[in-house]
Amino acid sequence: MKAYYHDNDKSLGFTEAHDSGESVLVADLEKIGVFYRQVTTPEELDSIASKRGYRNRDTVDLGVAQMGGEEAFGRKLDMFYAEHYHEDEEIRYIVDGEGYFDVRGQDDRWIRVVVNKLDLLVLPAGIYHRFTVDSKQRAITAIRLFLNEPKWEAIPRGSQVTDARIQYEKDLGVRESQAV
Ligand code: KMT
Ligand code: NI
Repeated sequence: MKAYYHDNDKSLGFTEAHDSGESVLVADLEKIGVFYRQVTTPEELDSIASKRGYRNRDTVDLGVAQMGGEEAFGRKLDMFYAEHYHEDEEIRYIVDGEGYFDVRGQDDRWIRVVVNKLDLLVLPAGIYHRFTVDSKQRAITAIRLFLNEPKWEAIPRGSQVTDARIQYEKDLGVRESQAV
């Protein structure tokens, strides 16, 4: 895992690295409610899942071949890259490949979290985010963990503000005041 501010360079495709050179620490991710851990064994993953109450899981395998061609893959990538939030945590354990999770920092700047094999990343409910693969591997396999049944709804930014978002903003305020 590596995290940095996104360079917001519109002249490059969104699957490029977009590394501004300004790095972001795990402690900074914690301040916005993002949990990161390198998890090296299935037992450790089970233990974290049990502690955090993740009762269900499945595997997602994303790539050109799996999607049935470039066109369908491109549509899927566009969907993942549209800024949104969820009512529940988004929990991903990377099994193979590489991906970029972009999350909004306190100042609303994009922070890019580069994830690889053995990375466990948990985005809190209500955080604005987006996802894409990297331009070289263009594929990722991840275990998706869920508290209960998967809630797939992605709430696009600017569409509606539900309880999860209101709660997230409140939690963020609490964390910010603790940090001072
Ligand atoms: C998501 O919800 O953004 C995904 O599942 C992307 C693939 S998992 C790394
Ligand atoms: Ni999402």
